Amino acid sequence: MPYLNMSVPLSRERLEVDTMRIRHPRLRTFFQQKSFLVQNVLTPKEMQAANIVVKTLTMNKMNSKDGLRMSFDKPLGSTRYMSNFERPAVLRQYFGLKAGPELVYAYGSGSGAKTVGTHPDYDCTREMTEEMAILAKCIEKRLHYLRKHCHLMPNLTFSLNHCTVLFYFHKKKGASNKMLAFHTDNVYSVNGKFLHGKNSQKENTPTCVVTIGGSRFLQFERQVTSVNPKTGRRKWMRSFVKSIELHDNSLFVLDPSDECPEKFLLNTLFRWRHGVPSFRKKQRVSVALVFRSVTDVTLLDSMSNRPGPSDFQNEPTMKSIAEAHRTLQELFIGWNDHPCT
Ligand SMILES: O=C(O)CCC(=O)C(=O)O
Repeated sequence: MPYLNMSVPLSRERLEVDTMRIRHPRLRTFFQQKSFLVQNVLTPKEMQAANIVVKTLTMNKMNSKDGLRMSFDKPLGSTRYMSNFERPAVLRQYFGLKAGPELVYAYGSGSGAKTVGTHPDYDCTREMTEEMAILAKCIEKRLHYLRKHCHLMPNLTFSLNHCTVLFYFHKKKGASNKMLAFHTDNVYSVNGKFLHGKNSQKENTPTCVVTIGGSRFLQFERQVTSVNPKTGRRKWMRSFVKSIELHDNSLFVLDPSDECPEKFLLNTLFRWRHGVPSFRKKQRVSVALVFRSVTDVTLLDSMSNRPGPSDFQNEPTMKSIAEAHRTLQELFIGWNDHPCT
């Protein structure tokens, strides 16, 4: 598949000027949660930047400098490594701002790459592209606006230095709908203490998700826990689940305080988890650009470790990886032909 050239060159100055014209946001808040959703959040120029991020990754050759990177993951509970282009799970790519000559900011020591179980030879964080860095600044400006005018997000003393790009799509016919299990982005003790050793996201900072392309349902699970009087142990249990639809050009802001255990009744705590446990649209790709503020750093990916363990890369594996990539490219080309639904 040839790489498509960008039709309109981006100008950083034009984008920044555009960002200053913040329109009145279409804001949606949720009962009992501090997280919120803003529809139609990006200006046309910013949408163009977001589309360039997706197009560049999707349409370039796989494992090239700008294209999608293959990895092999062994998620929790699994016994063997499987390619990220073969697993039904959402496909992820990691990008961080530069943190030093050879270093980039990284997400993964708490709830990112380690729980995904990525093989160390393939654990790859690249430097954020210019478009990602511009979008991160745009979101920060939106958050300041929302704080001033809507009294959301009390803490804004951080910068968004990491971007995970998530591709939700069916990699082959008959693939499972399972994509992203319920989880919390931040790890707290039951007393509500932020556990620094288990988090790479900065304390008290949000997860900011821009959706591009087809919509998907983000689900929230409210969990409750109480102490078992006999054993003295706590167990989290589902109380209920609700979902919201994330449309093209929306910004979902996950307030970390929703994930922090909070007293509900005597001896009872509750918290929210989130996930995209199911993605049913076989003819669509939904992309999440997930911006965070992180404290971890890692060596800038040099690809020098590749191709890595040869037993992963047999003939049938390489064939199905190439087919999944082609499927994604076709879905991406198709999304301009029909409305983003
Ligand atoms: O796709 C989404 O909107 C959710 C992403 C997410 O939960 C995560 O990156 O932790």
